[in-house]
Amino acid sequence: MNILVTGGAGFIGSNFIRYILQNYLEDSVVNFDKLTYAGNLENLQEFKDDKRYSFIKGDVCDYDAVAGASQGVDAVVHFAAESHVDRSIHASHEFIRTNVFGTQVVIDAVRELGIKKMILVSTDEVYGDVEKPRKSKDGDPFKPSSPYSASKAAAESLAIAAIRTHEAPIMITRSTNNYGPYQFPEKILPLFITNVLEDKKVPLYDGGTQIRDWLYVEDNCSAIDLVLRHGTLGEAYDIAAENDPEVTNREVTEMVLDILGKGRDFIQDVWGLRPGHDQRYAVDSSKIRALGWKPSVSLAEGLKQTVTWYQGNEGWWKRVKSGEYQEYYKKQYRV
Ligand code: NAD
Ligand code: TDX
Repeated sequence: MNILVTGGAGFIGSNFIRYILQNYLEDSVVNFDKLTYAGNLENLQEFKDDKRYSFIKGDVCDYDAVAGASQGVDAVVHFAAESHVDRSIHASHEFIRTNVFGTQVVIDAVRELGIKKMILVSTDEVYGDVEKPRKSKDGDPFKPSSPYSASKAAAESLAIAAIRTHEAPIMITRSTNNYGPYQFPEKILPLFITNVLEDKKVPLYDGGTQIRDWLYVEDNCSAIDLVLRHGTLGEAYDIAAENDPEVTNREVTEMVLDILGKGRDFIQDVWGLRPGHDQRYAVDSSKIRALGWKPSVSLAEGLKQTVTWYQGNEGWWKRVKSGEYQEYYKKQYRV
């Protein structure tokens, strides 16, 4: 299969490309990415001379560029997005441009070029938070809380409209929070791991009682790949580790501190930095499990592997944490 991956220089996209190139020797991948602050070609350096891999710098809002990159592909996996909730609270318009308009452009290219399959990579955040013990599931109404999740819900609406109106060959995946190698250190786990490695405190928001269902990135990649090859066109699949027991942000922070051999004094409680903060996400993943998927890595094991990766790749995250990142950090954390 020849696959166009949008946003392949980001966290999940680069892990997905690695997953495909390592597991399917006959497949090839075109990585189409604008290289925003979150895109980093270093993430895929080991494939730069691989004939099965090519990179095109471009914006998903540019129809001609997307259509040009899509020539001859069998499928499009659309990851490209502005992905950080905190940034969406401070500056929303780029989220609407890329996540909403950009998704329509990709859908239009898929339809007009007659590409056989497209996956829209969405998020469990479209459901909004959900009270214990309920889990959100496919078919539930969307109740997004942030400009980010609202833009992803809008993108899904456009996909659903294209499926109904044009029988567009689209499938949707909605995963819970991913973690693992190459995650940009603005998201909680890489931020906290790298802060501790720099001997800095970790800013835990709003008491740390919030619940996220942590999914190791490679397990999300295997799920997206399964949907790509065996999913039903027009369907949406919720992807979740369904960690049991559920883990609060404070608990996952303590797990990281324990792995790094550091005390609770590294935690700095901060309040009010995420207005509209969702309390709990939980989704029912039985539909993707019925296709034969299950996560392969436990949270304890995945966190150990992730900490080891950041310890072994100091050059990567130190480069990422320089420049614009410093400005972002000062503004977000008011330091
Ligand atoms: P990321 O921010 O690490 O990467 C996003 C990539 O998209 C970057 O390489 C960036 O350069 C590229 N990009 C941004 N705007 C673009 C544009 N206009 N044109 C082309 N490329 C552009 O994000 P991520 O965490 O890897 O998330 C990937 C996808 O998965 C997103 O759609 C996100 O909504 C979804 N998702 C993420 C998570 C998570 O936990 N990270 C969970 C569920 C869903
Ligand atoms: O410094 C922090 N301190 C903190 O306590 C940060 C950055 C976050 N948090 C909390 C807020 C959330 O409750 O940690 C939790 C996770 O926050 P993020 O890592 O920013 O992720 P989240 O907002 O849950 O969204 C992520 O998962 C779903 C991705 O950014 C989205 O792209 C994805 O859709």
